[in-house]
Order: sequence, then C-alpha cells, then structure tokens
Amino acid sequence: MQNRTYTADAAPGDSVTVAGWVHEVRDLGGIAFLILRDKSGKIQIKLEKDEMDEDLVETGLDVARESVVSVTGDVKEEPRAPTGVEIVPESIDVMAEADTQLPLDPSGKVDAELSTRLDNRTLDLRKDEVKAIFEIRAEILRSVRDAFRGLNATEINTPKIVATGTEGGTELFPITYFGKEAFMNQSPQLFKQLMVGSGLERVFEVGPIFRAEEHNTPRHLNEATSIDFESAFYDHTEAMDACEHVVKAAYEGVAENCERELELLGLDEEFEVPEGEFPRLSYEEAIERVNATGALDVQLVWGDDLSTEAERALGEDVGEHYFITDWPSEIKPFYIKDHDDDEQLSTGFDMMHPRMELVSGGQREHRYDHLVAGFEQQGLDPDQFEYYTKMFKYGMPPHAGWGLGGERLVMTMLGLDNIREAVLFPRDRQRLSP
Ligand code: ATP
Ligand code: AMO
Repeated sequence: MQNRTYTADAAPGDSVTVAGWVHEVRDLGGIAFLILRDKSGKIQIKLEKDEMDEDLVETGLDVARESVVSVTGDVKEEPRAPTGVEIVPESIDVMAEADTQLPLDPSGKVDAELSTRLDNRTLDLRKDEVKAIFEIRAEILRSVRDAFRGLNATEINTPKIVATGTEGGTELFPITYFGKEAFMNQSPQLFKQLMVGSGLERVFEVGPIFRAEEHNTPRHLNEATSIDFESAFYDHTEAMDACEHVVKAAYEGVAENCERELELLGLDEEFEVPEGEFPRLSYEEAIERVNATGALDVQLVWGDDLSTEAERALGEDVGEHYFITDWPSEIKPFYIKDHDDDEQLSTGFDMMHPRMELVSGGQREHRYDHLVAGFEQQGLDPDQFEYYTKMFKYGMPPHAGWGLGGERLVMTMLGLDNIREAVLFPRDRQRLSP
C-alpha cells in the first residue's frame, strides 16, 4: 500500500488512506465512531448514519473488532475527537475480518494471564504498553551497538551449533549433528576469545545462548540473548569500564528516544539513567555485607556462591548497580585468569542490578600452559578443546571481556516482574511453541 498514511501523520485538510485494526466501534445512535489503530497510534473515523452512504456506514458498524481495514477519506479538525482530528470516510475496505471471539482483549480492558498472552503474542502486542517493551528493547540494542562501535569494537556472529560447552557441563542442550553429538551454544565465550587473537582485536556479539537451566524462575530463560564483549590488551578493570559505559548508553538511549514508550509503561517520572561510577566491591566485602544485613539464616563463608537471597539482600543494601570483583578462583570458570600475586583470587567480576546479576566477565587466561592446566583442574579434557587452546600457541594477547544478559537488562530497566515479558516467544521448561 504505497499510498498509505500513518494515522499519526494524518493532518486536517489531507485526503488520506489509513490502514490498521478496528480498535473499537462506538455507536451513539445518529452518529458512530470507528477507532482505527496502527503502529503510530489511533484515529477516529466518523460514521454519520443519515448523512453518509448507507453501505459505507453499515460496513463500519458491522465490522468486528480487530479486523483489518483501510479507510480513505478527508481529515478534519475535530476538538471532540481523542486526537483532535477525525476522518470523514469515502470508502472503507475490510481487508481481513476477525473472529468475534478473541482469546484476549487487545484493548486491554480485560486482563489476561501471562501464559494466555504468550500463546497469543500477536494479539498481545497490539497493546500499547506491551509494544512499548519491544520498542524499548530494540532501542537498547541499537544504543548498545552504537556504544560498541564507539569503542571501536567489531560486531561478529559465532556458531550456535557447537562441539563443546563452556559454562559447566550440566546446562547443555544436546543435539545430533549428522550422527555426531553436538550442542546448542551456551555462550560465545571461546569464539569471542579466539577473535581477540585475530586481526579484529576487539569484538562484540548480540546473539542467542541456550541453557538447559534446572530451575523455572522469573529470571531464567532456556534461550536468552547474550550481549558479549571481548577485547585484546584489556585487563579486567578496563573491561568493567566498558561494561559500565555500555549499560549506561542503553539507559541514555532509552531516556532520549523512548519518551512515549516510558510514558505508556508509567515510567516517565521515575526513569533514571544511572549516574556516577558503579561501586566496585570485592567478593570478600560483598559476603561481609550480606552477612551484616542479617537476611540469611546461614552466614556466607569464603568460597560460597551468592544465592538468590544473598543477591537480593546485597542489592537492597547497595541500592544501585555495582560490581563484585576478585571472586575466589575455585568458583570461576577455567578461562578466567587468577591474580598474579594470589592464585586463590580471580580477576572474574559480576555486574549487578539491585534485583539480580546482569553481567559476568573477567580477564582471561592467555598463557597456554596455565590454560591447559586450568582445564585439567576443572576435570575437562583439554584435547576436546584443541581448536581453542592451540591458538594460544600462536600469539594470543592478554584480553578481557564480559557477557550481559539482554533480557535481564530490559527486565531490570523497566521493572518487569517476569523475564518472559522481555522476550517475544520465550523458551522455558513448559514452552516450546509458539
Ligand atoms: P452531530 O454532533 O454531528 O450533530 P449527532 O447529533 O448524531 O451528531 P450528538 O448527540 O451530537 O450526535 O453526539 C453524540 C455524542 O458524540 C456527543 O457526546 C457528542 O459530543 C459526541 N460527538 C459528536 N460528534 C463528535 C465528533 N466528531 N467527535 C467526537 N465526539 C463527537
Ligand atoms: P554467565 O553464564 O554469567 O557468563 O552469563 C552472562 C549473563 O547472561 C545472562 N544469562 C541469562 N539470562 C537469562 N536466562 C538464562 N538462563 C541466563 N543465563 C545467563 C545473565 C548473566 O549474567 N561466558 C560468560 C561471560 C563472560 O565471561 O564473558 C558467561 O556466559 O545476565
């Protein structure tokens, strides 16, 4: 439809053809209004029973809600219309009639359960506030890409069908690849590291990761979007700087370009771009602070991972984004480098939102012998990873990087209760379609 005008662009005096969905039909007796909705907003179509062609009025009155129509007519100023203008139609064409029974109400007057909404995402996304989440998600990804480009990082795409896992053996989805065992990729970790030794040096990737998570929680997905960064000649502190920069850029992009969406979500007043440097607590300080809150039944000791309850208690205590640095080496993966002066301490870090972990990262072990020894310590067979380790013999620079959970960023930024709200078609233990 080359001659189509978005409803938001229809100005008084114009003759237009608009196209979209029938939001509602209000029949007031002598006069009726069809409210037509498109991507840009809504517009009122006036139907005057005694003044207009009978067939035209009948078409407008009879069409079921959520049907797709196109309307040609003149745009008039009308102070009583919701947007200050209305269309006096010359023709109404019903392009796709909708059933009168809908599985959910896109006008939002009747609430639906999340599972009903996810089963009918197409209809769900006709609601302004749901659409707003995905407009914001797109803006976050745009801002993040811009920020990476500003850091002179090159966008890459790495394989999603892989031969080995990286983040611990239990969370892989096995598949059959021409008769061989293969897996869905858990993280682009090893591939992005291989690229810092290539001529690209500094790279980023926005792509799916697959994890056969045990738990069914409001913040885990089985298919998530990972925003990954890796740079040659960076140490862990420089990687943290980059992480902070990219996360702030995402907030700034949304603050600048998503005013309308934030308003639709009721966040326009409270939305804040994080200011100042994110505090950097060492792991040791973090567990002490958790213990001091008294929120846990059993006190944390050195070597414990932070449970959900511990993360929550610490988040409440800190009250803003923050890093946890210097984790015990034993609970970080083989590719994370230990501090040179203390083998028990790693350069691994997490970046936290007060509600949950958003990022993991660290400086990487780039010394071949140490790397191979690390595999053995974690009970992994270095031979299986030869495609990766051998490149560390041909000039692998010191490097660092991180992975940021895209949906967790959306979820925490917008205060969504469930991570599934931030994905069009979430994959979880119960949900494989749509
Ligand atoms: P008209 O307003 O053209 O004389 P009518 O006599 O058939 O139409 P009214 O009783 O005047 O109908 O209007 C019914 C309701 O619709 C009133 O509340 C009126 O304010 C409102 N209304 C009328 N025309 C418009 C319009 N173009 N946009 C929004 N509301 C309108
Ligand atoms: P990690 O396993 O901590 O680190 O993952 C990085 C970030 O990805 C997000 N995330 C998830 N989001 C939703 N559902 C899941 N199941 C899920 N799993 C992870 C989180 C998490 O902080 N290779 C390292 C990164 C690195 O060191 O560069 C890694 O994958 O926000």
